[in-house]
Amino acid sequence: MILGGDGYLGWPTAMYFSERGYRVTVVDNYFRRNACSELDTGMLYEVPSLEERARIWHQATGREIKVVIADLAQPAAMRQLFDGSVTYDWALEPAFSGVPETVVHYAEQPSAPYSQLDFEHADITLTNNLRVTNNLVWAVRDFARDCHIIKLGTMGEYGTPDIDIEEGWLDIEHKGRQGRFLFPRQASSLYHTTKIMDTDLLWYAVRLWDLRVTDLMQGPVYGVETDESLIDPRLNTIFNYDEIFGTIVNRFVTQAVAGYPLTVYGAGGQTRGYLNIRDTLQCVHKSEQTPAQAGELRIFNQIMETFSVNQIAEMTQRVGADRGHDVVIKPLQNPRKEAEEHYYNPTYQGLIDIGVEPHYLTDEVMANMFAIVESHRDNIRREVIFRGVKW
Ligand code: USQ
Repeated sequence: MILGGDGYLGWPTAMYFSERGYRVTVVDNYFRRNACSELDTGMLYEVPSLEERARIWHQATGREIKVVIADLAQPAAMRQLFDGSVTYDWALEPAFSGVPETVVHYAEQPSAPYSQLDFEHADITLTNNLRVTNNLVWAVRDFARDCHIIKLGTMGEYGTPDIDIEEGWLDIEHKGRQGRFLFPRQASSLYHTTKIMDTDLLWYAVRLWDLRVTDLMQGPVYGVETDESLIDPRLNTIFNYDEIFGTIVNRFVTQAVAGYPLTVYGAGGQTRGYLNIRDTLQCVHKSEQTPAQAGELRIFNQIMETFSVNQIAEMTQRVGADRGHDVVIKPLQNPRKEAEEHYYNPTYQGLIDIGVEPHYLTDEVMANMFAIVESHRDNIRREVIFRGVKW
């Protein structure tokens, strides 16, 4: 069961599992689409509704992805997914398909700038993200104790400390005694802070009720294509390039195609761990295949390589130039409160150890992203690229 199945990662994940023979249900309340309309953000192309995508997927592959449209911040909406009372909004076979063996939890407000817009959006982020996670752990406790929860966290939970970042846990020696604790966390947006609080909720549920949980500390994702989206262009995932929902690589490629100077924030030394959308799917799948034990909170750092903002800008400029774009880099005063030059040395071995094979951001991979964005260049709206949401 995939919570947040309409999002940038949710829909590609649903197809990935379905294609591999899993019985998949997706749940979403169209939060992302509604927020994009409310804030008048840009999407590179229209995507069909979730019910329509499920229909297209069935026509193309013969496979079924069941759809539930529901707001999981409401306890009853979450509990119906486990107690047999759910009604599907699209399904070939409408009978309850049983309690899920695995839940992938993406059902959160995912944008740092959205969470920093003003009090109203901070409040939506906090209440939505924490309530969905709390509703989930209680539903699993009450109806499906053996269910494996795979939760999407973020590398931003750790911030940019001046020490090496471990995978979730830190062994501490203090006054001659030793203990293992969650790695210190210090986020730099309200969105990232809700992910820290989610991890605390999960850890509590694991300690009290022996739930099995994998918490994935993911970095910024880039890309569009997956093997399943290639089946039909209408199956492509949502692609945002605006300041609120677009992430940096997708934004820079779009800016280059639009002839908009690349929006490097501040000194551009901000370093993060990145991954291709294909690798998100692999990571979640491998996590499903080797589940956490009962009573285990397993944490993986879900990144494949690190780059600074300046390195991504230079790569975009180089690849863009090869394709005939005149790409200008124009540093802006940083609207965010974050370190612009810092130490960054995270560990990211756990997912490789369970079989993930990384795709790296090469010039060729970025050129492929350019080709996709170029084919939709007429849809790019320059005015949504930067509006300066301040921290
Ligand atoms: N940045 C620029 N220019 C831009 C956009 C971003 O310089 O036009 C910089 C930001 O200041 C930041 C870095 O690039 O230092 C990454 O920013 P981003 O907007 O790509 O990503 P972020 O806000 O950190 O959030 C994204 C996803 C979020 C996920 C997170 C992983 O939206 O869901 O949790 O990446 S991480 O960054 O590791 O916390």
